[in-house]
Amino acid sequence: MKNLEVADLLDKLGDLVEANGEDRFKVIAYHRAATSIRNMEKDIEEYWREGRLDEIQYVGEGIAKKIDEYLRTGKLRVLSELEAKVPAGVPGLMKVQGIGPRTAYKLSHDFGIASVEELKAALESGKLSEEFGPTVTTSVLEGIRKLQAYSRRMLLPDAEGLHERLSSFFEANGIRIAMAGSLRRGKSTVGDLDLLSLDKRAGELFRDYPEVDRVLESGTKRARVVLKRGVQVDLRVFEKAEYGAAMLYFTGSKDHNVALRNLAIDRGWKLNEYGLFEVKTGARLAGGSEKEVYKKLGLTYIPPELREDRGEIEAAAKDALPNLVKLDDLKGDLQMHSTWSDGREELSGMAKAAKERGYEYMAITDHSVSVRVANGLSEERFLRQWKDIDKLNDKLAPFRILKGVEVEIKSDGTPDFDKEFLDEFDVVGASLHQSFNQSPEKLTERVVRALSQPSIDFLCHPTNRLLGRREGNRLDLLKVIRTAKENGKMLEIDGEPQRLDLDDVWAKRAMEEGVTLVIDSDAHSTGQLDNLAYGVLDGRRSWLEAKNVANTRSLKQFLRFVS
Ligand code: DGT
Ligand code: CA
Ligand code: CA
Ligand code: ZN
Repeated sequence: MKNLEVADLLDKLGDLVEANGEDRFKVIAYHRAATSIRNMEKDIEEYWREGRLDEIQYVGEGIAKKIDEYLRTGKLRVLSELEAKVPAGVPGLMKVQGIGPRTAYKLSHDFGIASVEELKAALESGKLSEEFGPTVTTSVLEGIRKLQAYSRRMLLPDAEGLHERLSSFFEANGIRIAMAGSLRRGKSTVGDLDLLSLDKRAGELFRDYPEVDRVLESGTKRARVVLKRGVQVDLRVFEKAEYGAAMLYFTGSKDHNVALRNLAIDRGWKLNEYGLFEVKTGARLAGGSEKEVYKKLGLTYIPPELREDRGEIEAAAKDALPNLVKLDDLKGDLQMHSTWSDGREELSGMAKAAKERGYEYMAITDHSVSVRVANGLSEERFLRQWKDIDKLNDKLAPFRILKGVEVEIKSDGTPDFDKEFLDEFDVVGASLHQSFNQSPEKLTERVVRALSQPSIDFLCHPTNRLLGRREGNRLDLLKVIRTAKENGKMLEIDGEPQRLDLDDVWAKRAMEEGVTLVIDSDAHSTGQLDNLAYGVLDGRRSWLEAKNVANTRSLKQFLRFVS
C-alpha cells in the first residue's frame, strides 16, 4: 500500500513548488490532496488500477496524472527538476511565518542557513541584524516559536494535566470553564487548548494564573495566553443561548464543522459559533445546547470522539451511530510488564493493583528472550515465573493472572519460542522491537508470517510508532489486517500515550474488516495501568463497540475465545 508514500511525495512537491515561488493555489492543492490521501482508508493503488484516481477527494486531473506517473515509473519528473533548482534548506525555512520564498532563498544562498535551528541561532546572535530590523527579527522569532510548538504537539496526558490545573484554578476563583478542541475529541496529540466559559470575568483571571508566560489578549469576550511550557490557550466567552453552538464550533473538528455547516446551508440556514439561524429572517433556530443543534439538523447527538467527518454525520442522520465502548466495559487488561522483564513493579504488585481496579483478570506479558535490552525471559525463567503466578492466583482468586508473553518476532518472522512452548501460555501477544530498518515489504512479510503462527493470539502495537519521536513502520496495514482476519488473530490498541497503536484510522478499518481488537495498558508500573483509558479513547475514536474488543469478555468467555 503506497498511500503514505504518495502523500509524502505530494507534500514535498507542494513545498518545492512554493519555494520556487509558484502559484499559492497550486501549493494548497498539493497539500490538500496529500492530507486526503494520507487519511483515506482505501488503497490508492486500487483506485489507480481502476483508473479512478480523480475520484479521490481533492485529487484533480493534474494531480491524478502525477500520481499515475509516480506509480507507473517510481519517479516524478517535475519533482526532480524542482529539487535541482531549489536549494536544500529553503522549503524548511519557508515554514516559518514571515519567511517567503525570496527571503528563504537569500538566507540559504547568502548566509548558508539551511535549517530553522540555524536561523534561530543567527537571529539571536545578531548575525542577521543588517538584513532584518528589530521588529522583523522579533516577529520571525515568534514565528519560529510557533512552528516549533506546533511540531511539538502535546501528548494526551500532558494536555489533560494542563487542563485540569487550569480548571481547578478557575474553579477556585468561582469561574467555570469547559474544554473544547482536540482535547475534548480525545485526539492522541493536542496542539493548543481551547476553552469556553459563560463568565465575562474569565479572560481577566488569566493574568493571575501562575503558569502564564505571556498574555497575548485578554478581554470580556476572549483571551489568548501562552503558558510557560510554550502551549497556547484560547478562551472564548459566550452567552447562554449561544453556548451549545459555540461548544460545537470550538470542539471541531474543522472538517466536522464544515460538513454541519453545509447541512445547514442546504436547508437555507446558517450555522456558526453563535447559533443556528434562518438566513431570510435571521431568526435563531437553535444554539443553547449541542444536542439541540444536532436535532434541528436531523441528527442524533454525535459524541466528540467521532467528530472527524469520517462517516459520523451520515450515520447520525440514520440514527445508526455505534454504541461506543466504555472503560467500564473492559473486564481485564491484556498487556503489562513486571520486574521479571523491564517493568518497575513486581508481579505481585501489578496483580494487586489490577485486582483493586476491579478487573476480573490480567495478562502478564513480559518480554521474551531475544529482547535483551528489556531483560527478556528465557523458557527456564518463564517456568519459574509461572510458579509465582500459580501461587498468586491461589491467593487472589477469583481474580486471575493469565500467563502471557509479548513474544518477539525475529527478523525472519519466526517467534522466539517454538509452538510447543508457546502453547503453554494462556495468551500470546507478538511484537517487533528490532530490525526496523527492513524495507516495508520485508516488515510486512515478517508480520504476516507471525500472524500465521497458530500459537499467537494478537499483534502488539502493530506499527511501533512513538508519537513525537518516531513515525511508525510503514507496513502494508491493509494486508496485515486482512491476514489477521483470515487467521482469526486480534490486533492491539496499545494504550501507552506515546503509542496509541493502532491509531484511530486503522483500528476503525480493522473493525470494519471484521478483526477483533485488544485494548490494553502496556503498563510498566502500577500507575501506568491508567493507560487503559487512553486506549479506550483511541478505540472510541475508532468507532469500536464493546463487542469489537476482546477483553470486554468475562474471563470464561475470553479463555474460550483465545483457546
Ligand atoms: P489542535 O489544537 O491542533 O490539536 O486541533 P483543534 O481541533 O483543537 O484545532 P484548533 O485549536 O485550531 O481549533 C479549535 C476548533 O475550532 C477546531 O477543532 C474547529 C474550530 N475551528 C478552528 N478554525 C476553524 C475554521 O477555520 N473553520 C471552522 N469551521 N472551524 C474552525
Ligand atoms: Ca486546539
Ligand atoms: Ca485553538
Ligand atoms: Zn512492547
